[in-house]
Amino acid sequence: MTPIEIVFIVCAIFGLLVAIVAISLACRKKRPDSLSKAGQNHTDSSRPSKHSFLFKPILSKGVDLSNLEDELIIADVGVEKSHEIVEKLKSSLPSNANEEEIKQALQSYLISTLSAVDRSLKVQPDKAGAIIMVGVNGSGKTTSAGKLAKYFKDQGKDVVLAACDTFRPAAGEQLEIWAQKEGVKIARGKMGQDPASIAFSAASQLGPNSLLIVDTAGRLQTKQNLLDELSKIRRVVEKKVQIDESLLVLDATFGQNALSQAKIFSQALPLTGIILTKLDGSCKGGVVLAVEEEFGVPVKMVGVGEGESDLRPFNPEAFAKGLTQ
Ligand SMILES: Nc1nc2c(ncn2[C@@H]2O[C@H](COP(=O)(O)OP(=O)(O)OP(=O)(O)O)[C@@H](O)[C@H]2O)c(=O)[nH]1
Ligand SMILES: [Mg+2]
Repeated sequence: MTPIEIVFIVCAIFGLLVAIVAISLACRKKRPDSLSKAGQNHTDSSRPSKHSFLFKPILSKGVDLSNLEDELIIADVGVEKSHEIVEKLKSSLPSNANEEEIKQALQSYLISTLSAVDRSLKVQPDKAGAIIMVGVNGSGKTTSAGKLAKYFKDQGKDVVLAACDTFRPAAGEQLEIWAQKEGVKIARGKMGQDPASIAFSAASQLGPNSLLIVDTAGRLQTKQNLLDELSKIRRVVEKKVQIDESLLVLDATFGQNALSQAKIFSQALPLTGIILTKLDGSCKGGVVLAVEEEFGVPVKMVGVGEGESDLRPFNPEAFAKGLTQ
């Protein structure tokens, strides 16, 4: 072999090695990127999100029993609930408990208290029923109604959506798009029409396995108008079919102030559960605890994105672990 041939072979081997290293580096970089996008792109409705909870853990480094209450309040847990939790933990932990012990104790406490509550949606499998969605404007009522349509259609229910927000232009179209997408029926009226008449007519035509999901307005001219309208919808639907659930839809990113605004809805109808939306957003997860404390009804479902599959039954264990990891 001539020296030129040897140099040529060495260069070729070196080039090959550089190419292999470059390709493997590129692959390594690409994998985590594409995974995290799949988990976070909740606007792609065809692809269910991978992560249920994207909020930050509530405890920062260096937490101890003396600053735990402040940490919980900052994490949107609410003043009373934070105090209650700290008192509970203090009774079971040594006063010099370290960060890890506090995290573990908090996690166990959350799992045991949150799991003790019945969070199932009380929809009867072989009987007609109705779900009424209420909540302030923009909280996610229409989107959640669409997601619930898929959820219950997949369980074999004959779902009918009722477009009872006749106040906001385009509200009916928004629900119509969901109805088409999920292949379910929709009852619609005209802009400004009495929403109770739409709900009543839809409730009158249900089959034995039907589930009527009533989307309502989040805002009217006055709060009293809103209360009267929602009460009337409830009364007329009840004449025809059992109301299985009256769900308050709350935006988890709103924070504590929004909770008092939403209180009005419990005056219009007896709430049976909460759908907490936008838990994929920039909320602090502690709001789940504050919301349950404030309304006295359980969080039954959580919204973790805008897609049709981004509505999940609330899982206390996953939540507690996400919050305290
Ligand atoms: N990221 C995220 N966005 C959501 C979620 N739920 C709803 N949204 C978005 O929030 C916005 C408002 O949702 P809507 O369903 O229109 O809210 P609404 O309560 O019906 O509002 P009004 O009809 O004005 O009372 C929309 O852009 C939805 O796509 C969720 O769980 N996560
Ligand atoms: Mg709406």
